[in-house]
Amino acid sequence: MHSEPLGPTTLDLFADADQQPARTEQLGPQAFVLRGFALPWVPRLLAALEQTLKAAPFRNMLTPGGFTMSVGLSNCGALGWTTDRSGYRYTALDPVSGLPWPPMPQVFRELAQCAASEAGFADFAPDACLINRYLPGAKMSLHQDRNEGSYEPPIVSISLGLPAMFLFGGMQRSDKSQRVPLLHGDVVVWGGVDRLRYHGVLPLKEGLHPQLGAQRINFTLRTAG
Ligand SMILES: O=C(O)CCC(=O)C(=O)O
Repeated sequence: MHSEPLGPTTLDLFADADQQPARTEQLGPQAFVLRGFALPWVPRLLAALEQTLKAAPFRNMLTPGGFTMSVGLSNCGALGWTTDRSGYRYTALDPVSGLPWPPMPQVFRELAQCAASEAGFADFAPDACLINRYLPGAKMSLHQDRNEGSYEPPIVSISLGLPAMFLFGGMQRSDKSQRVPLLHGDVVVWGGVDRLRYHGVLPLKEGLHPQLGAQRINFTLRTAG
């Protein structure tokens, strides 16, 4: 586990193919942003994403309160996070196709395990990967991730495409949030004492990413079962 004090820290890592130094920023005692950590994996991530979305395309789900989420969602792995009028939950089957969610590509698992380990969480074994697609204007309100069977494993969240403003709050919705700009290739890992921190994403700004166009893709990997 990391035991550095709070505040941005810089590690001398070279995580991307162009040998740009990756930086680790600390958001909490057990919460980190690994800048550029996913960059070497991007070609494999995008190829696997394309295959996954053929089996389980993005859809805009309904919240229990009857609102349509602005973020398009899909899943891969043994369990997928869903929401409808009857609540938030994980399911083994995609409610649209009635089939199991597509398997979690090895590259997702590998990257998530490396990132978790870099942040001090050894042996991360995700069984669920929520895939979020933000088009300009889409946002995610402050929430806690509480539908998992255990809060012991961390959460690993990978950003690709357009930049977004991530909000990382406290244990109460009303706590002040840190504003954390997330760029293509950044990975956020939080767990332990920070596992239940409120978090969200401000409305995505218009833009054109050279590889992904006018969208942001986020992979959120968790151990759900
Ligand atoms: O898109 C993000 O960076 C965060 C996604 C998120 O908070 C979630 O899926 O629970």
